Amino acid sequence: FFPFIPIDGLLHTHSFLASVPMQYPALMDRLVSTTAHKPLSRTRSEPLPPTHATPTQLTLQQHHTRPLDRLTQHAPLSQMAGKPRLGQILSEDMDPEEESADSEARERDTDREREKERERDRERDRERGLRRVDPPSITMKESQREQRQLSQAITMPVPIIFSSTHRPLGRAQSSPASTSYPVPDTTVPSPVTTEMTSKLRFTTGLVYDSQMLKHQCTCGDNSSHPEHAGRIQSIWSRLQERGLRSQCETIRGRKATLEELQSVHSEKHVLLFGTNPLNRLKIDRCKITGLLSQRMFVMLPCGGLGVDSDTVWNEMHTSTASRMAAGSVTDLALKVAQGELRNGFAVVRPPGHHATHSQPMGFCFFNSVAIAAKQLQQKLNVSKILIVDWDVHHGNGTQEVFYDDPSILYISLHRYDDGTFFPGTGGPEEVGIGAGVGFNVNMAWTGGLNPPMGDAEYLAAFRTVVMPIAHEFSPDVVLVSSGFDAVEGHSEALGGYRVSAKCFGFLTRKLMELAGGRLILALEGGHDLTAICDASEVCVSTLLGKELEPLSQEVLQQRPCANAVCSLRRVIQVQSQYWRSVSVLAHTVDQSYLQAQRRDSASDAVSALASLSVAVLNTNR
Ligand code: X5A
Ligand code: ZN
Repeated sequence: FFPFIPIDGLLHTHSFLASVPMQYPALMDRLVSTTAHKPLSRTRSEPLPPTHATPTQLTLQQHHTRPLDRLTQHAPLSQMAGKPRLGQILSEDMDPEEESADSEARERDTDREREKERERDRERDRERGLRRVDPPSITMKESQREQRQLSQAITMPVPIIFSSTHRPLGRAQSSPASTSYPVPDTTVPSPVTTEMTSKLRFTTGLVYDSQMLKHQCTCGDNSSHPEHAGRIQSIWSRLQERGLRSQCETIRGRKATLEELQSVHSEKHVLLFGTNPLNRLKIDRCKITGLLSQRMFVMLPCGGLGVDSDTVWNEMHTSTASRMAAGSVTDLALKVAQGELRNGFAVVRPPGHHATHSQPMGFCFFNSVAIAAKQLQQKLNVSKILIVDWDVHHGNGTQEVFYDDPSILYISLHRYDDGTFFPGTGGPEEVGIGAGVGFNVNMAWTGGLNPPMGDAEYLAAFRTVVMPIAHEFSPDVVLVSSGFDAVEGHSEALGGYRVSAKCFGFLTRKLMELAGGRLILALEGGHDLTAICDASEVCVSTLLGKELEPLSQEVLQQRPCANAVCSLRRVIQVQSQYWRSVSVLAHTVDQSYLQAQRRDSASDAVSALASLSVAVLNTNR
């Protein structure tokens, strides 16, 4: 069951330190040894990932190893010597590397253009009666910010209505009344929306940028790094091949600003992992030098560098790629929430859901989905956001960020195995804290691979836990941490489950019932290229509203396995304290999808009554 591969006897600390390339001696005293990666076999049917090694000039300062001191991580950086502050860096934050990048239309990336665009945005918002909430000041002490966030969280359940008053609020047919968020009315074009969407068709939005390909281990060999550039390259090609890209609206990716990153991460984390040697020149020497000395890297068996054995670090390109991932998810989500796009799919890497407030891990540096959620709240006053995480791993970072926050409901389905599966968190008893109690739902699978979880189990979880709670919460926007490592084709160590790609289309279809269809999927994990391409294709097709190839009769008639039923019962037992709808279906967990459907239609009156009491419950809240 264990995700960790035992240390290969050949890779004793001294043996691979001895193989450190000559240009790295300055780093030697700051490197820590780590275990070997298991080389992964690649699928042949998909394009080869690029393996061009990027010879990188490492310019890290030489300092003694100082592990990050957890206790000081919350210390406000503003206390450290040095100006300019982050807020000032933003406007100077232009990467020379961007200009050489192959992405077209870089001309609008000049500072002046950006400022003009921001001003246009503000103007647009004023016209539409939107209040643009300024991001938390960088100079604000973190304790102050934390306090502000806490008071925000406490007042959050009160719906904030920000809609323009000149047209009536529409209601999506299939979603329950979403009290606090306007549904875009596409039949009545207002002058403002016409101007705003003149370039965008109201369809599924896609985002991708080749700068995310450059985050590669300096060893140049992808065989020991499953989270490689070929993942998103393959998906992007697949969407093109199947004619899906032309039916979608592709939006430009962009780097998250340092301020945006700080809506989730500490200033220190943002400076350490969100800057590279080039844009760092714009940051005050005193400030950055002190910080950089605290970075700790591991020397990987492959010869490259990482923050841990999974999470490789490329001094030139990792910060740009991970900021591009976070910014792209954020922009896509903002456009969906504003009604410029129907829904969206973000083809991004590196993933984000393991990244915590102040720690990168599990391939992740910045928590893109968490940042997008914060930005929806701060820039658009979106009140209630549902984050569904169907990556096979628990999104420990996302859980941590929103643990005390009742405005963001986090529901994760993951392999747990009583805490023995990576990252080890995500037990069913972890329900949130303070005002956030009940707003963290861990559909934690336990029981190993006897048998591996598959379609029947995921359907049962959606039917009895995810969808009932989601409807009861009634979100304004739904974000999905859409890892595809639960899809069949993944080795036991990196998942071992057997959910079909088709099933993820079905789950996507279910989520489209919520929030007036405002649904954004962002790629997280998954490394089997066939599996992640198939699943991405099915999900994008579904988002486009295409008819799904139905799930097989066999799957629909299959009861969830015994281990799944145990896991479901545990989650239901815990969550029924907070969600009425969960208790209603508790007795049906061991049923097949068809079985439950028959009972369901037979008891329409009962369910009508149940949803009525749910509505009453919501009102009372
Ligand atoms: C995003 C993701 C997995 C980390 C596995 C660590 N991370 N062994 O899927
Ligand atoms: Zn994963």
